[in-house]
Amino acid sequence: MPNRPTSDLLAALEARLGPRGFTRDADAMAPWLKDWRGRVEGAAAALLSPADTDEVEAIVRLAGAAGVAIVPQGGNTSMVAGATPDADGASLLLSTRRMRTIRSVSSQDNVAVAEAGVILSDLHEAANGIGRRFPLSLAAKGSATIGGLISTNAGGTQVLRFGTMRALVLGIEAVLPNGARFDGLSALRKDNRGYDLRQLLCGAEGTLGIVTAASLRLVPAAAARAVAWVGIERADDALGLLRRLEDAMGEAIESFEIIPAEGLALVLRHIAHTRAPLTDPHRWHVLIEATARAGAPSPTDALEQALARAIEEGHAADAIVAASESQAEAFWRIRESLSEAERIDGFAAKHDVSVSVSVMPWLLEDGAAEVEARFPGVRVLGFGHLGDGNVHFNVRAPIGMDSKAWLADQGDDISAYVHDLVRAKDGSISAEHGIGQLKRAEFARTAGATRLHALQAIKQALDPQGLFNPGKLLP
Ligand code: FAD
Ligand code: 2HG
Ligand code: ZN
Repeated sequence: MPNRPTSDLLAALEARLGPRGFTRDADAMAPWLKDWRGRVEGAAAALLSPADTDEVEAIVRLAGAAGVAIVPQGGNTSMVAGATPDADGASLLLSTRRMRTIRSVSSQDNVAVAEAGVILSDLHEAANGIGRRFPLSLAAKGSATIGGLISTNAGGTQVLRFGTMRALVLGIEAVLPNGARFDGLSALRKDNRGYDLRQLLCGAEGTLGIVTAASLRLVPAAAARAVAWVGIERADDALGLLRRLEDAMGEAIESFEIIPAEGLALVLRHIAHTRAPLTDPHRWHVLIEATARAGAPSPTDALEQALARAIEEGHAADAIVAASESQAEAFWRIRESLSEAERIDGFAAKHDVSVSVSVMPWLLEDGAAEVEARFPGVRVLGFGHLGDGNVHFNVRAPIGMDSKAWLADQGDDISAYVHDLVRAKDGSISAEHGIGQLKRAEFARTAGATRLHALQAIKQALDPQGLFNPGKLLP
């Protein structure tokens, strides 16, 4: 068990970090002690905001010597309450908010070196500024940080083409639980010096090290993009459509996101200035983005032709390709507002699951029907990254019920049922959001002895006192 910080430790931290880097003020700490979905509220002995890696090292050394726990936090957009400390208030909350320097961007190497607290949209802008782009995006891009994205191995809407964060991290600088700095920033394409610590830290959820900076892969900027909104009647058609489009356009297809009619309705109901892209109602909608490099043929023509063929062949009912950048943005705004609209609507039992892409239609239609039959009245909202086999299979409360009380009462049973459905298809109970604290019990139940033993052995070797993000990920 970690210790509570003594007044001596707090005084030493305050002296080292100064007033900008240390606070115990309840109002200043409050927004960072609750998770984004509002499900968990924690407490902390102090909020530490180091300015640089030296200060992170100093914090880890002082806390380590005192046996006090540290919870790393970036943008606090975790979907699994991964950055929310326990309610006992014994931990130090370490925010990377002041570590926002982009140390370099190179069009020669196609690499950006960014500190952990750099916000994703700031990195996008910096890459664009040199004619490159960082090809990972998600709705929380205005808050999520590089350190958080690495530590959750985030996915998002371009995984189909560019992979998850793991595929984009070329090097890492981190402070390990013993207070030592791991200086692995050099962005070597080849490096076989044994176990890959960089990859170990990707998806470690702050339990093995505090990421302080990373070297990140950039790709050439897209010269043009085409964004389409497609109406379909069966989830199966979406898979047929994806494969048709890939046959026709190959890697130009970057995003392929599925949205059910109820998801669109939720956004239109709760998010201002949104309207349905197509006139007729459809059971499912797909948002597609295709891009082209400079000198390549227009992705708009290719996408329009491919969609026209898909409609002829019966894989789609209707489609519209955005006629302007602002229309493309409006389509994306609908997709990116789904979580917010769902949050406004009430609590849901959220599941971020993955199965083989070919199993997705089954999960979205038959799997959802099974859950709705087993728990009468509930409403499954399945949306997300169809091309990656990753669906956000969120189960909403029966109409008219207090969703918070319903979730407290039924949430665990529903989650176990959903996860077992997915496991029966060899799927995963966490595709891109991680385990955090909300999925810890389900992870312990389903992970299997071999996986758990290996993870616990790694944790024990690097963090024998259990001081880095206790209460998350591991049982
Ligand atoms: P936090 O929430 O602050 O922390 C997340 C985890 O990382 C915690 O365990 C924390 O302890 C750890 N951590 C943070 N910084 C560090 C560090 N420097 N060193 C070590 N550990 C650290 N996720 C997806 O994958 N795909 C999506 O499409 C997606 N869409 C989202 C949409 C919305 C509206 C929201 C609110 C969230 C979405 N997420 C998505 C989830 C979330 O944005 C990601 O998990 C993101 O990576 C979290 O980044 P963050 O900076 O907010 O991290
Ligand atoms: C997305 O794809 C995010 O929009 C959030 O991963 C999913 O809110 C969710 O369940
Ligand atoms: Zn997602």
